[in-house]
Amino acid sequence: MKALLIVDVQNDFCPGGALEVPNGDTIVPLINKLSKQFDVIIQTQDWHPKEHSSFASSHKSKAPFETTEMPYGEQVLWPDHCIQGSEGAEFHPDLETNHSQLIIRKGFRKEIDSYSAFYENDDTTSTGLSGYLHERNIDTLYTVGLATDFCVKWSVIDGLEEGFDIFVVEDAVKGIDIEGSVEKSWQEMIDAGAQKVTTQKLLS
Ligand code: VGL
Ligand code: ZN
Repeated sequence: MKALLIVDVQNDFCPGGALEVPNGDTIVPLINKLSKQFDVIIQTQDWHPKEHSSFASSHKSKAPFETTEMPYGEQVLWPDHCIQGSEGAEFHPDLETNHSQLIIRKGFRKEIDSYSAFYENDDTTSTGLSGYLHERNIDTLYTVGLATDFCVKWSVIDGLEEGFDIFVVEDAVKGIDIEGSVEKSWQEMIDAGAQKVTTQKLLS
């Protein structure tokens, strides 16, 4: 059984948002078309409390996109984004969400960031998604959304490690791209066992 996993298609990751992904909104019509082909649709929602530890503003003399050392390892620092209850944390207004059956919120613990739909950035704290998928006999995920080089990549790599078959819809993901990170992420996903597919292929 397969499911569509829609990662973080939220206002703050779209043009005009706090952590905008270039052309992030252009994938929305593609995702809406793809959604019609799936019986199970799962979304993730980046969902941070104010003063989250991943925000540069929470650290003295740090600017967005610099890194810091967290107890769990190196962490990129971000502009404040996807604050719980804010408009920036809402899904893009054109994204069809009525048929989503599960919304996984992540990054809600102040001390740990969470890119992946499966595990927080400490690589230990589970979101519960694996268990949900197993209970519903879902073994294959088609992944779309934002951002290719962070939340999509880590969701894909963790999902593969958890034993799921993972396809990444290459025209329905967009990245932030810090110093070539999108290209590097594709390599990492492919090396981990992800398969690339296009919207057109899935619709035909
Ligand atoms: C994301 C950075 C910080 C993402 C979320 O959705 O890729 N990136 N929070
Ligand atoms: Zn975030």
